[in-house]
Amino acid sequence: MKRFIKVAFFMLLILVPAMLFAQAKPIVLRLAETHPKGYPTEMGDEEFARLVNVRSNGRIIIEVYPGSQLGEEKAVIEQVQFGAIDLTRVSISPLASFVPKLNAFQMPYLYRDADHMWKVLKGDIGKELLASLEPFGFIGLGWFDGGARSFYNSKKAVRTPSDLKGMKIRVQESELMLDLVRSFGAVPTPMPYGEVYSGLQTGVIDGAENNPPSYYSASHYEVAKFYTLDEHTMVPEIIVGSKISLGRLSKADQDLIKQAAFDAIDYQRTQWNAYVKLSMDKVTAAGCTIIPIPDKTEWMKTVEPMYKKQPKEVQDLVARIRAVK
Ligand code: GTR
Repeated sequence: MKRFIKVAFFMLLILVPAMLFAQAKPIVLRLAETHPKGYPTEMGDEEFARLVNVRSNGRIIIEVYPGSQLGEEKAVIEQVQFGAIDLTRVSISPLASFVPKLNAFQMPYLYRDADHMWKVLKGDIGKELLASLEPFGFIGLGWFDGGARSFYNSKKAVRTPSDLKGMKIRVQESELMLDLVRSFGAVPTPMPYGEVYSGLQTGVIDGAENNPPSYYSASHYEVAKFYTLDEHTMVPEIIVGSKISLGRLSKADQDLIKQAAFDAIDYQRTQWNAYVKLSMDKVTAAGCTIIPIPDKTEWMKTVEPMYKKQPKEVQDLVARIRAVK
């Protein structure tokens, strides 16, 4: 009898912790991020991961992989689609090649200002769009700020749209962006973000276009000193999950993840605004020529025909976005 009690006691000693451990094994999800640590979208990802961790009592861990460690955006999006990467934060530009109606959100000179854009993204239209990504293999989780994109180049001070004529301008892997650059009479060159610096340095391209945080953080300002603040697009950043991998989680866990992504927005926006200021200060101090464009009428007119070329679903969304007051 004594021996039996001893054996049972030993079994308990081994089995109970093993069972507890098995139960406590966390769900680990990988999130791909283009930008390096400390960039405002990366900080937003970290906040999102923190909220998920706290709210799930450590059951769900999101590991953020910054600096394109898991690949450039287009390749990452493909991997998310077939479940090899669980989550990513990307610009909607390359994602729109997979989900064409997203183009409505990156039309040139669409939003009156950042407040208008955020009313749209956080309101019914934004929520509807996030929910509509599932048939394409993605679960839309939340939006981050990507500010306004403007042209920069290594050759000359661009002050009017016609100054861009004939210039080779790098664009994201996005049909709409190719069309936008063509509208200005420039030659669009699609290229992954990670290759832009050397493209500018070696003269493969004359210029590119991006928001101040990217212009500064990726050091493009070192090799393209002329920055024209034409602010042609405001392109939201998006966090999406893989329908395959998040689809394996319970509905409650999926909802927890969705809510956390949405709740990380305000934190990311605060970081964003601070980083825009820091970037402008740094590039100005580095001697870049910053060209403000207070009157953008001519720029707007040049890209206006793009609106008529869009498919009906994009035109309808554009009309709804414009009607948001
Ligand atoms: C940045 C954006 C990145 C990437 C990059 C690019 O503004 O945050 O996700 O899309 O632009 O131009 O490739």
